[in-house]
Amino acid sequence: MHFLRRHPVPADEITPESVYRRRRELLKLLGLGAAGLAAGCGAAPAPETAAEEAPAGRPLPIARRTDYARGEAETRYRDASHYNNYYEFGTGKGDAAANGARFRPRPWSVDIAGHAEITGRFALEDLVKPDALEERVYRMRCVEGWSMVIPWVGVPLGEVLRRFRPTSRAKFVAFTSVARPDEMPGLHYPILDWPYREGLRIDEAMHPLTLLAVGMYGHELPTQNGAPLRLVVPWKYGFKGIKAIVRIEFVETQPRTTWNVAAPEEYGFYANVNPEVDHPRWSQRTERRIAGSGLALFGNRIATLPFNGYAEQVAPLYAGMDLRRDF
Ligand SMILES: Nc1nc2c(c(=O)[nH]1)N[C@H]1C(S)=C(S)[C@@H](COP(=O)(O)O)O[C@H]1N2
Ligand SMILES: [Mo]
Repeated sequence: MHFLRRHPVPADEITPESVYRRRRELLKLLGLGAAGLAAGCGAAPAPETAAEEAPAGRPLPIARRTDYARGEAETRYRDASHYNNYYEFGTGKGDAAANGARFRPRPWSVDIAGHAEITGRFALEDLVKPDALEERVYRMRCVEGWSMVIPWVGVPLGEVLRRFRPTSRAKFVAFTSVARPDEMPGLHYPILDWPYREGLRIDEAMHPLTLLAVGMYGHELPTQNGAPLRLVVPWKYGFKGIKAIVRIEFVETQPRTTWNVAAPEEYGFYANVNPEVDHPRWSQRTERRIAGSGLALFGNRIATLPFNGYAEQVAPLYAGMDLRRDF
């Protein structure tokens, strides 16, 4: 069973090195260098609008917009909403989009528990006020080696958490996804130890880049992207971005998290994007950027950046830590 618990990697992700090398040979023949390669030469994105296919959810009011991805081309809505990881609906990239129709994201409430002065069950509308919503364009890097650029809509998680007045014993924050077997067919398979769980150190949770998202592309989240409430931690691998959150608990010790429990040698608790620390089965030096209309065969392979390009903002959180050991 152990192989089932591993992050399945599609064939085109397992062999990027050979494809990459073949492509390098090709570029050499054409007289193009590594610069062209890094820029995704041969797969120049066509001018595009982010919303090729209109998002189905209601449009959201947005107080301000900030691009945290240096103007990099956004992933098309169609790709961001059809190339997903959401094992509660199946392990295939299209399963969540195909199998989500039964899922009811409303009404929704979240249990706030643990070391805080205020705890209890809160309706989504009281947790995330619509007048505070902002749009943030972030890069998203999956541990499997692909990446996107997505305009999320949400509020900084820290601003939400502070309202519950966590005590000094709150050293970590533990998150739990909903598990409804009648609405989520993947739950019938013991692929992971359900419900899906994630966690952050309290300073990571309070960092201004950490977003509690309720939308993307200006609209409510579709089911496959984690409706109605998911986490977005742009400097960490995508699996930290837990979907359909129903419980947030302030805890004293490092919580058990789903992928870390499934394969601790492959998926660390911290999961900071780090090109220097390879996954045991593949390199993390480069990523396939799913954005624009690149050649599907190659994607746009680009260099992976430390902390996914957010080092300036978040590297100080890890001062003095050995990020090879605490990966
Ligand atoms: N509950 C839950 N959350 C999850 C997952 C999951 O399977 N279940 N997959 C994670 C992984 S591996 C990634 S890469 C991102 C994908 O988010 P996206 O589909 O919105 O791009 O969601 C993360 N959150
Ligand atoms: Mo992922």
